[in-house]
Amino acid sequence: MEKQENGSEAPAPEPELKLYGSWASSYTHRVQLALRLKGLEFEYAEEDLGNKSEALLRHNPVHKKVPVLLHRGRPLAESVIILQYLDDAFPDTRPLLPSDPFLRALSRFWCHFADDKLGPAVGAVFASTGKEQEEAVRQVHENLAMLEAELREGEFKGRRFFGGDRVGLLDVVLGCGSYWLAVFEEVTGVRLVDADAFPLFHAWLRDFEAQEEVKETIPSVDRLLEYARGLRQMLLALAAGAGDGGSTGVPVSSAVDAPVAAAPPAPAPAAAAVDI
Ligand SMILES: N[C@@H](CCC(=O)N[C@@H](CS)C(=O)NCC(=O)O)C(=O)O
Repeated sequence: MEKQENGSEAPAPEPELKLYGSWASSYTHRVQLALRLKGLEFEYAEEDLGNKSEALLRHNPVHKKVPVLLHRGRPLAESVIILQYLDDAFPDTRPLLPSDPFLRALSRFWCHFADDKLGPAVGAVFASTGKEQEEAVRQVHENLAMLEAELREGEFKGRRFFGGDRVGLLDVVLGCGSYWLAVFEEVTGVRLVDADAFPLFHAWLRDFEAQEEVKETIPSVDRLLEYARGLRQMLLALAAGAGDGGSTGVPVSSAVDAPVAAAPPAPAPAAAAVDI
């Protein structure tokens, strides 16, 4: 702390931008990546989601979730809203949304798709086994086919990224989440992104992951794998203990806020049996 003229300690100045997040949260990664792409400095506060800070609960009393971005002390929640705000509040930085109104609207449409359809389907694959998992895989493939068609013949056709030559808002939203696909494949043994079936999506994802700001943002695969393994074991053990008659199907409704694991790494119960 700095000494003031009267000898008392001055409080440290609040940073212009402060982000509350969680290391394994792809919603948090969206905001971190957007800030980096825009070249905006920010302070980061890691939240323990199993023991949320008083500050997080005060700043996001509605959802009590990360990410929360404070801009000059004013809190904003919900990742996609934060991303759009960054474009509005910092117009002189690299824009995330395209300038064309139609493509802007379409980008927002596909952001909803990522959160309402693709994400939950991926989460269901992760949190289930047996017939329920097969159905979830079918839904993931159906959703990926829609993205593939959009890249092949839709408004984004021929672009390197949805944002054009550079990563834009929809790339951030779809990309922070899609890196979980490979992690979940490894943990569940289920193939989700076949390069032959989804060549354009596959190529887009590789290109996205190769961007410097993305590499800086996404945790190492080893760390994600360890986390995902523990979480899956825990989810399957919980479902097995929920008295579902010993079936291999696990209710998928609320287990994983996918493609983001919503809880911090939990120790896997010793008795959990994962055999897929
Ligand atoms: N729709 C929100 C989702 C945020 C979210 O689900 N955050 C998770 C971490 S990935 C969380 O804070 N979970 C804590 C909880 O559910 O209690 C967004 O886009 O920001």
